[in-house]
This record gives sequence, C-alpha cells and structure tokens, in this order.
Amino acid sequence: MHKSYPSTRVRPSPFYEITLSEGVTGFSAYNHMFMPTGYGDPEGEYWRLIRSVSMWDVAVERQVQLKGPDAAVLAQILSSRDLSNCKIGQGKYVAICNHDGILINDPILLKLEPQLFWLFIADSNIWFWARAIAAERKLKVEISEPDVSPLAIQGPKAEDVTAALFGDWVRGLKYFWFKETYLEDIPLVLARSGWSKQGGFELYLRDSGKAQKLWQRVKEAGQPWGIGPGSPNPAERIESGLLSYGGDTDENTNPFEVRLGKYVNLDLPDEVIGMKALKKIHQQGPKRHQLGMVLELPQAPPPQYRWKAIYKNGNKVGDMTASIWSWRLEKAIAYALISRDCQAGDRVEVEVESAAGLIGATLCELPFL
Ligand code: THG
Repeated sequence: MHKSYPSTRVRPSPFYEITLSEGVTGFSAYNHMFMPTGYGDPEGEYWRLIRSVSMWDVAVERQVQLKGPDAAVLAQILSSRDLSNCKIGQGKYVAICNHDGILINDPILLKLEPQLFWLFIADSNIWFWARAIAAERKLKVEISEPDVSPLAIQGPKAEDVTAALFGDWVRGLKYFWFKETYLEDIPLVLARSGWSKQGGFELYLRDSGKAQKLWQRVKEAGQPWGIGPGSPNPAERIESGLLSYGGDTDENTNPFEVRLGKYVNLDLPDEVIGMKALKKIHQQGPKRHQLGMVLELPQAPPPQYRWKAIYKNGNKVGDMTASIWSWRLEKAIAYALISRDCQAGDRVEVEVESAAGLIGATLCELPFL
C-alpha cells in the first residue's frame, strides 16, 4: 500500500470523497492521513452517538501486518500483554513499549491466522519499529501495510444496524472478536470494537475501491435508526475514560500511569521489549497516575486547554492533558496526568491563559460515566 500513494506525507482515506459530500467540516492528522473530526454540529453528533447510531471514517487506524513463521513471536516481543491465549478470531488491546518501558502505541491486535496478525495502530509509526525489531532479532516475518480501512458504527443502535446488514449472528460476537465476511461483493472483517463506550462494530474494508459502496450500504441500513456521520468523539471518550495515545501521554509515560497496568503481564520473558524496565517501574512504583478532573468553569473549555500545568499548594504536581464540555454531566471535565501524591477529592489549580490566571478543579476517579 505504501508504494501506490503519491506521497507519504498525507495519504487519502478511501472514504475521503464521501466524507466531503457528507459535509465534513474538519480533519486532524493521524498516521499521515486526515481523520474527519466533525460535520458541523458537535452537540448533535454527540447525542446521536449517545442515543442512536453514528458512522465514522476511521481509516487512519492503520494496520501493521505481521506475516510468516515468526509472526506470533514478533507480536509477543512487541506487546507487553501475554498473547499466548489469543485465539484466531480474537482481538486484544495491547500496550507497545520501548526498551525503557515507555508507551509508544496502544493498538488493537487481531489474530487472523496462526501466522498472520494485524496491529491497528494509534498515531505513531510502528511499521518502522516492527521492521527494525524483526531485523535485529533475525525473525522470519514479513511486515507490510495491507489495504484495510476501518469504518466504525457506534452507538446503542449500532448492533441493530449491523444486524440489518449482516444478519443476527453479529449479536453473538464478543468484544474485540471478529469474523471475515462479505457484504455483497465487498470483502470485510467485521469486529465488535470501537473507540467509544456506547457499543458498536468496526467494518474493516479490504478493498479501498469499494469504499463508496460500503458507506452507502451502511447509511441506507441505518436510516430507520437515524444514522448520521460522526467521528471519534472527544466528549464521550473522556466521559468514558478512553485513552488517546499522544494526546494524554508524553515521551515519559509508562502504561501503569495511564491505567493500562491491567494489560501488562510482568511474568513475560525479558525478550519482550520493555519488560525489564516495566518490572523495575512496577517495583519502584510509578510516579504519576491518570485521574479525572472537574473544572470550575461554567462553559466549554477552549481547545487550547490541554497540556496545562496543575498546581497544588503552589507546587506543580502534573498536567491537564485534555478537557471538554460534558453535555450529560453539564460540567467541564478533564484528564490529569498527575503525581501519585494527589488523589480523587483533592482540590487543585490549572494554569490557563485567562483573566483569572488559574482555575480551580477537583480530582476524581475515572471513568466519569
Ligand atoms: N479501533 C481500532 N484500532 C484502533 C482504535 C480503535 N487503533 C488505535 C486506537 N483506536 C487504539 N486505542 C484504543 C483505546 C482504547 C480502546 C480501544 C482502542 C478500548 N478500551 C476499552 C477500555 O479501556 O475500557 C476496553 C479495553 C478492553 O476491555 O480490553 O476500547 O478504536 N480498530
């Protein structure tokens, strides 16, 4: 797939043209692609996701394909989660760390065959990383980017829409499990997955030439439930406690600091990258943790209210990494990456550029909802 693009700088999603015709109003850059971020009605798009069903072009969730006799070995060397019990047809949320135990991606890993894996990566280049590690460890594995583009269907009615398209068997699919299938002549992988806690599926389109047709079929099938275009939703994901790698993490963040400790298996062998460091970090105790924060702000925080210093009793104790207006809570909420000395219930202050200078906030446990 790499070679067929005009440039590596910005690569088009196969849904790009159709999102334009749907009235997309903004994009973000992710994995050298443009990801739609909205269709002009943030509150309407939020409630559609919470109350009915939304469809998202998330082709930016690019795959790194591992194929060959050592594919499973490489998948495990890259992941700090034990994959020995991962079945064919199953996906797992995994942490990829560097040699210092720092989080460098948090993909969903799919095991398609004994020697075939896809890593659905967040926004950092794991294609290079996997190739370098495979070469250094002399592994027999081919690393490539397949022609696979995710389209997400998310919301409480997502299951009805997906069942209308594929049949009632989809209702029995377990979380992160998937099945290779077709919609008419459109080759797909169908997974119960997605970056929201409202329930839903992801359709992994295996032929980018059929993107327009897939979008139209999903849109038609979703009409009875009021489907409409959307995008990964910043308010819902913060309410739900989902991590955004690169947004909520910095170059020193380890998985224990951002609530991924439950996906780290410290009994894995030291050949797993970062394992030695992770054991040490765990033993010494991570310095920071990720908490929620309710801001003393009666309106939506402006977009620049991210990566702002948090103070307690005049000392810097952490950073506010993201903030948003929650329409369900009717509060300005945020994520804090903050010293373990601070806990839920503590009152802190956030350094933002406003007439007030500092704004008050109260720490809380995640998720908010
Ligand atoms: N879908 C697919 N690939 C992806 C994403 C996606 N790759 C990049 C990015 N998003 C990966 N990040 C996440 C982060 C959290 C979750 C999924 C992808 C998630 N977490 C749940 C939680 O934290 O509660 C459940 C985790 C679990 O139970 O194992 O769903 O969206 N294809």
